[in-house]
Amino acid sequence: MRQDDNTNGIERWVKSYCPYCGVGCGLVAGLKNGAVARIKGDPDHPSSLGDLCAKAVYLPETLRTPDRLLYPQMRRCQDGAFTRVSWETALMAVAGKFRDIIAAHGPDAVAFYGSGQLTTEEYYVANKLAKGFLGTNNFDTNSRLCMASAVAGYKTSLGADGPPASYADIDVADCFLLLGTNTADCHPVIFKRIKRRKLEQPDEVTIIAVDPRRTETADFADLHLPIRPGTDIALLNGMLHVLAKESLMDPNFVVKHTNGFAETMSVVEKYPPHVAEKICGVPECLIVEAAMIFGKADRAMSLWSMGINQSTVGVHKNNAIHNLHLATGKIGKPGCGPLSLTGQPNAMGGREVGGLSHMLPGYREVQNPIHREEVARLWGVPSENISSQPGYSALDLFEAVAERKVKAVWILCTNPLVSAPDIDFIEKALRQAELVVVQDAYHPTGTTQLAHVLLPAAQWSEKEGVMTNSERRITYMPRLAEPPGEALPDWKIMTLFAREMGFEKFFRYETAAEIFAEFVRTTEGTLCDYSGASYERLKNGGPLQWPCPAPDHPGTERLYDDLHFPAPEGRANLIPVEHQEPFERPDEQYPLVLTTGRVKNQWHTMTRTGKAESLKKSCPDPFLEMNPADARRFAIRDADFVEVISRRGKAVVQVRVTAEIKAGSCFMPFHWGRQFGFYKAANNLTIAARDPVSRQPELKACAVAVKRVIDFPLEDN
Ligand SMILES: Nc1nc2c(c(=O)[nH]1)N[C@H]1C(S)=C(S)[C@@H](COP(=O)(O)OP(=O)(O)OC[C@H]3O[C@@H](n4cnc5c(=O)[nH]c(N)nc54)[C@H](O)[C@@H]3O)O[C@H]1N2
Ligand SMILES: Nc1nc2c(c(=O)[nH]1)N[C@H]1C(S)=C(S)[C@@H](COP(=O)(O)OP(=O)(O)OC[C@H]3O[C@@H](n4cnc5c(=O)[nH]c(N)nc54)[C@H](O)[C@@H]3O)O[C@H]1N2
Ligand code: SF4
Ligand SMILES: [Mo]
Repeated sequence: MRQDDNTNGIERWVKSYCPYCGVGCGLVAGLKNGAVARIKGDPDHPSSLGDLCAKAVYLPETLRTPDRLLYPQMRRCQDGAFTRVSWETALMAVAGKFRDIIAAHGPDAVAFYGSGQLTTEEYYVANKLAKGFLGTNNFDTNSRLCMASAVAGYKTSLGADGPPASYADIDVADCFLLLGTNTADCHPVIFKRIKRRKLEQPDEVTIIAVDPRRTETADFADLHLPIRPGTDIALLNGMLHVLAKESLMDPNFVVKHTNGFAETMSVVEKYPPHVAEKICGVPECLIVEAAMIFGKADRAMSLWSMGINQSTVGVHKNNAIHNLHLATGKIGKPGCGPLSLTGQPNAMGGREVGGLSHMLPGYREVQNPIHREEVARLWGVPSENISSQPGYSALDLFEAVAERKVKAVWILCTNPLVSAPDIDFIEKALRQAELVVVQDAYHPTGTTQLAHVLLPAAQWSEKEGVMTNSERRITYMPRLAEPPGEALPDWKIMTLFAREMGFEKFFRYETAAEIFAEFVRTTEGTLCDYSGASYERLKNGGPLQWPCPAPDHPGTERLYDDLHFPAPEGRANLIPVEHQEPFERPDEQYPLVLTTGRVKNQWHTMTRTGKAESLKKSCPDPFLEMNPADARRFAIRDADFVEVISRRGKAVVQVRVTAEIKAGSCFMPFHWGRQFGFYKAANNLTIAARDPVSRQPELKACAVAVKRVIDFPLEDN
């Protein structure tokens, strides 16, 4: 990494936090002429210990680009021209429309769609406004596409959300089970830490990677289990079957600290490794080997990400992972435990403030009358203000917009016209809305193109706030530079709007610090207790891991050290789960399974990383990975341009024929939206089928056909 000590022209170095992935690295920003000019890793940050990756290094190039959104703008219809307006005019117009819609159709006719990239304060204000004052729980976020299955998995298996393990556990674990995570590309600094651990004791430490592709992560692993997309439950049940047969479970732990063991084992009984092999395509011997390594390890961790969560059985996949840890007692001790890798820098903070449509601050739930009562008291409103009905979750929300049940939607800090499955549908839905407000740092983006009202947001480095990373660590981010034009921090915009709606008395905030202090009070006595955290402490004492219930409390490295789970009788649940095929199965017409994901040097919809030349160069265009056997079957050669066709749309990309992807599957990254070329978008193809509990979409499996664009005979060279 470009991380020399050359401080040429840098006037000041200030500690901050990375605005990209959920690893949550500490950064040191070098300031020059009032702007961020250089980025280095922060050696004092306990989560990253001075490391960082290329995306962070190139942050300065992404901040002051010609396409920054500088002023509020409005237009009457979605195809018209925007007019620059003042903040006052924009917020008055939106408030007027919100009031009219709520008066005519009730509060559930308005909705907010936010993001795991908002700061904790921003989420908190928007969520408070919607749920406590407008009277609708229609505040959901892109975390629904990302971590919703992990949230529901923790809740059902362990009794509450919240990843129990820490990165410090990585330094002492001797088995890593990596499932559906391309850690090397997507959580690079955690990957470096795992790698360090392996290289330190190569004979004692084993890494198992479960992925349909031989990614850089799988390549480094000792054991790669090339799984058929969507079949992790069969594999995990198969592994538990082996653990039972080989007496590698912990009966004492099971008896004392869990429920559901017998029911779970009666289902697992049906998944001996040879049966699991038939379903998941991983050879029986590898399933046995993986189980033996996990079972014999003193300290085993599971780390997972979207290959697990983005599935119609995403919650059950999470339960199956927890089952392994609970049956073997590998949880609540050093080097042990499940640790879901959160995608976005503050997806965790979003969960803590209750930023999903069924949640309230402090891991509370809207359906629980005691929780509604507690939160209403803190907000100073009658508890009837908070609806007991969960609001629409992300994709259900777009469906409600399409059906005109939701008439106004406010999209902040996310770009669904690129990132949501089946973007054709999303576009059609948004065209049915009476009002689309888009609050972004850039314009045009896929989504700003459908806005009636554009609100310019200050972005990272231009505002202060707090974020929580994958290991429950809260870090303070200072404001380092002036926002450009009239851009304002998201918390400020939401505060001004709340006042415009008549709730001045409850939204008096002048600083992010005041909002944080109020949020802290809502967490008192909850699992994610922040009571010991304050701006002052975070600024002076550095990052903290929750729960941190008192100012002199050091923070908590690992949850459930006492083996008491936040569930009835303190017992965790083993949950019987069955394999189920992905919603859309391959057939004659659409014979391949498309899985989608990321590349190392791009971030999501590329509004930021797409601006850094060095990042762009490494992968300038989308591509389709395809196995040689499938390539032969469909008469496709390496580097051919192909049409990828699903029941929902089409993409055109160049093929990489490679044995590194499992036959029957193909892979395409989703970063490119239609703006980059209509047919470059993977989400032209994907499906909005959802997990019935978490409502997370199956972005990792849909059926496609692949055809060469120019159909000439193979022999012609
Ligand atoms: N460079 C980069 N890093 C990022 C991001 C980014 O955009 N760019 N985004 C961040 C965010 S928000 C997130 S959520 C994370 C995502 O991080 P990851 O989940 O690691 O990334 P993906 O590429 O979406 O998917 C991971 C892997 O799942 C595999 N997979 C697909 N289907 C299955 C399956 O059924 N089972 C199993 N076991 N594996 C399967 C894919 O082949 C892929 O290699 O990355 C974060 N970090
Ligand atoms: N096919 C497929 N689709 C996927 C996935 C997949 O694996 N496959 N993964 C899904 C996952 S896990 C995720 S998390 C989503 C991510 O999808 P998105 O959230 O849509 O992606 P981003 O590009 O991060 O969008 C963030 C937006 O906020 C803007 N922005 C940046 N900073 C700020 C700020 O401070 N304030 C405001 N208001 N705006 C700001 C950016 O310019 C950008 O437009 O994609 C999902 N979509
Ligand atoms: S690993 Fe993630 S948090 Fe760390 S520097 Fe890279 S993108 Fe930022
Ligand atoms: Mo994500």
